[in-house]
Amino acid sequence: MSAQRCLAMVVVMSLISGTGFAGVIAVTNPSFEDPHQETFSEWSDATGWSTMNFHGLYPGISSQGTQSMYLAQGAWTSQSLALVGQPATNYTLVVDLKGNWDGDQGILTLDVGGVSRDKTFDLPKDVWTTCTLEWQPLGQVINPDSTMTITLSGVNTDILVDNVRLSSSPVPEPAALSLLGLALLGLLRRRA
Ligand SMILES: [Ca+2]
Repeated sequence: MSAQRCLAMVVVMSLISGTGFAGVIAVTNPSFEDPHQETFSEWSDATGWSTMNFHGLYPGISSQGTQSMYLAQGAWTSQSLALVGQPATNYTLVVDLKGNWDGDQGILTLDVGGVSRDKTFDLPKDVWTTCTLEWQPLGQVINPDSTMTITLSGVNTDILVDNVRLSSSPVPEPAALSLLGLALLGLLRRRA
């Protein structure tokens, strides 16, 4: 086997190993349906979520299923998950948010191994808005034994949150792409 073909194989294998997964990351109780409530119950908690300050499960108002989580001013809800994939991973967090008043804003935060990113969204009154946060913690030092944490909150306002979705997709590393280019050049030159 030529040196060029050897190099090409190594590069292709490293690309495959570095981008070995993609897809949906399971979130516990993503639609705040558990436990089921007949009426709004102050301070009621959703299975799998840790929620601080005034909140409650809200039956009858939802973007998915039959209930959502109400977060009053200063409240937030969060869930930690096992870390999935690194370092070359793009994470996408999608959540439906609804404001109760003009000027309401919601915040999505995704922490991956201690490296976090957040994004603030303007929420039109009384309609559900699908909000998306993309996060590529490339070049960051991430402890593989650590966790990912989703946090949902509002800014000086009351909001409802529902239908949390988290997914990942591989990001080819620039160095690997350069190597792949060199390897392909080598192959072409050999065949010429
Ligand atoms: Ca729901």
